[in-house]
Amino acid sequence: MVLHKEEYETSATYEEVGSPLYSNVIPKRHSDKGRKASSAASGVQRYRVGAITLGLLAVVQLVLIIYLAFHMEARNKNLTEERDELKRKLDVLVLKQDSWRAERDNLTSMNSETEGRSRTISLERDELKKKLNTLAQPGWTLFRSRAYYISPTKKSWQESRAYCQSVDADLMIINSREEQVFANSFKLHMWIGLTDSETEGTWKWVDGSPLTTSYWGSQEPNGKTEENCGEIKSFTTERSWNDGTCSLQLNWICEMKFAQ
Ligand code: MAN
Ligand code: CA
Repeated sequence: MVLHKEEYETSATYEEVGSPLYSNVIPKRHSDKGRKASSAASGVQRYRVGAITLGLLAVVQLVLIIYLAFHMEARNKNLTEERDELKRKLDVLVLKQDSWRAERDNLTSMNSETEGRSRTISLERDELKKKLNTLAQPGWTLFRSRAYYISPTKKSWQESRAYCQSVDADLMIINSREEQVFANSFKLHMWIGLTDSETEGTWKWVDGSPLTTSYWGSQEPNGKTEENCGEIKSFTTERSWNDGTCSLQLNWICEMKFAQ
């Protein structure tokens, strides 16, 4: 950069007044008064330049601050929107999770219900298979959706009952006139599922039900505590029942049910 003589002089004079370095170099052409005025004007100019520069810097700073403020606000707005969007998505996911949990619990309980039902069905099927095998044995007869077994041998009332129970049946319960006529038709002296062993004089069927309609023979029951088991004895009359001694060896009749 090339400085004009005056500029060179001015700058040197302004900055280095009284400097021993410049006192010999700079020619003192101007008067003191002129030099002072010129120096003041130059100072003001420099001051202005500095002030303008500072002002410009302040403006630039302000613009930057405003720009950053806007930028930050926009960024914050975006982040807020993003956060809200994520919150909404999270809410949707939580709702979905709840409904999936409910669905899963529902399926689990349905599954255990189905398993329970299939276990029951399988048990019922096995029971029916067993009953079907029993029915294929001699001595069994079907009557009104039930199966009956007339024993070829003789046993006590208790042993007769145990036999019936061993084949998923029990001693015969007579609760209709048709059944009474059917039982008599075998014309056999045999045990039926009737007893007053528990309470003397209170006759009950083997399923625990009380005796309502009875077919006692004439003068029966008469055995008091000696005769606590029911039998078909006088089968030539409809009123064929007798109370007999439970330990007596007699034939017996079992009854098998297929549905409750
Ligand atoms: C026998 C037994 C009794 C019954 C009488 C009826 O003694 O069977 O249970 O009562 O006969 O005569
Ligand atoms: Ca009797």
